[in-house]
Amino acid sequence: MKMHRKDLLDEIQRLKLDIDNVMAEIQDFESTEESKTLERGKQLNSGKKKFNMDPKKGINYLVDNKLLVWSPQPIAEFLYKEDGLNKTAIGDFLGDREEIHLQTLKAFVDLHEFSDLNLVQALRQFLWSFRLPGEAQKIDRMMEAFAARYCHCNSDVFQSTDTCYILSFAIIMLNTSLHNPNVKDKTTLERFISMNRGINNGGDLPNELLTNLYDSIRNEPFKIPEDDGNDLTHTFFNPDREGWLLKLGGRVKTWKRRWFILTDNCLYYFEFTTDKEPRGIIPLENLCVREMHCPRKPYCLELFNPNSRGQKIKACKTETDGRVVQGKHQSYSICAASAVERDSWIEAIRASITKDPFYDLVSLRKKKVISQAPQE
Ligand code: 4IP
Repeated sequence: MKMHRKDLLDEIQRLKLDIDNVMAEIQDFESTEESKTLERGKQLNSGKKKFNMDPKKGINYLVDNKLLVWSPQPIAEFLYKEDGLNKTAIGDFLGDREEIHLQTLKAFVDLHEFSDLNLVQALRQFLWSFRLPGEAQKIDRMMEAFAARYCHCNSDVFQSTDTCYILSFAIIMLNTSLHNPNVKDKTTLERFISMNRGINNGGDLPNELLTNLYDSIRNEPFKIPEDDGNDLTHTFFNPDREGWLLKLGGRVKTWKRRWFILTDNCLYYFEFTTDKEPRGIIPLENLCVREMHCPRKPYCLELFNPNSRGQKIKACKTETDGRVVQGKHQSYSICAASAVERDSWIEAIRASITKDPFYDLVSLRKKKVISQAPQE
């Protein structure tokens, strides 16, 4: 009996030791896990910060640190669900033309649930999930993906995704017209309805649907994330850009460095950024802008009047003696510091001239769907 008891006590002692060892191991394990989780949390945060500054670098960092898989679905989910991401950066990432970005855009849009929402409600949700970039081609791809998703979720509303695409733009334009104080001529319900005639594959959309959409926008404008006054609703009608450019003289062909401001459909140029009075004002109405090849200067653009070649462009300038006279240019040659700058000036000027940089994108589709009217 005594022997047995001693054996039992020894056994208990051994078990105690074993338990202590296991506990120590568990503690070790827990503290490594804890520090691993802490470390991953830190890496995730710095990945997000990097993403907000440079989306591609941020994603690469997260992938390199095994916090994200380099594939469209997980990236899309990350962009859709993760807190603390800058919505302009999300828009930048989704707008890129490379294949992985295109697929991520599709996966991202597919994460939205639009079933039983009207088009304005769906647009509100969509336009709040990231900040639409300024470039027309990017917006085109995004709105195309949106229209496809909306029609997938609501198969009985429109006859084609083109109809949905066109109407989405009409709604965004309507939002600008009704809520941008710079737009004096506010679109009425009647005009909105008549603008959208024939867009349902040649047929008309129900008046009731258009009226509901109109009322919804009139009662509440779109909320734009990170609105710094430079979003699509503003740029539609009031693109603003300023910067140094070189301008070639009209008669005497000298290049002058001038500070240009683009606003209210006019280009103003100044000698110094702080000048109150511009040296020249070029109203952009009736003008066109295009890239131009100058033998001596790279990155040039040209402003010209396509309807009256050989005649002077309507503009005014200040002579050195202070007199304001009519401009003497048949076209303006302007040179930027880089190809990127030149292109963004061209884009901004074009947006200002046409007021609607998406006119071409939308009008092609309109022609297509209207021509699909059933032959009588
Ligand atoms: C001047 O050359 C400047 O380039 C002017 O630019 C230009 O006026 C003149 O064109 C050109 O003759 P010089 O200074 O070498 O004489 P800015 O007014 O910016 O100084 P524009 O019309 O381009 O403003 P003409 O067309 O006025 O001769």
